[in-house]
Amino acid sequence: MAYVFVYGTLKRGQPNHKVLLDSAHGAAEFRGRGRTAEPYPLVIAGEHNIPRLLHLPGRGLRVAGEIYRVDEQMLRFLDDFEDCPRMYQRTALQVEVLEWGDEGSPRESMRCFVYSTATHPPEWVQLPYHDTYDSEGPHGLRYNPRENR
Ligand code: PCA
Repeated sequence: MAYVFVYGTLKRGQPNHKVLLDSAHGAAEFRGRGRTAEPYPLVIAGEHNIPRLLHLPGRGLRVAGEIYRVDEQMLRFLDDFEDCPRMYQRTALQVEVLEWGDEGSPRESMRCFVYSTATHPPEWVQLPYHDTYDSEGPHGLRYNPRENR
């Protein structure tokens, strides 16, 4: 089992959330909501308007997202789905827990895997920073799903 923090299209209500719900990919259980303990630049980049957490801790904003407990099969699926390690890299970072599901006392913060972007064109750092991603947000940069590319 592993914890994954999702901040982009994998969140509830976002265009790729369905892949987390498909048991053919393994198991993913929603555990709660959180935000990155450190700020990061979350930008919407490229011709397909893909959300990217740039691996530049200390710049940008603390980013909100959802925490899932996933099994090994789902983790492998997500690596493949996110084209990791080519397009995204999966790294562990500290997430402050804002809301926790059912049993157990909430921990204040925990380490989770996150799909972030380590190498990027320098101009991406100049893009507007978001603290919460919504594909249909007022930025107008609607995500272009893979099936349309
Ligand atoms: N999917 C992953 C990384 C960015 C994206 O769109 C996520 O939601 O966390």
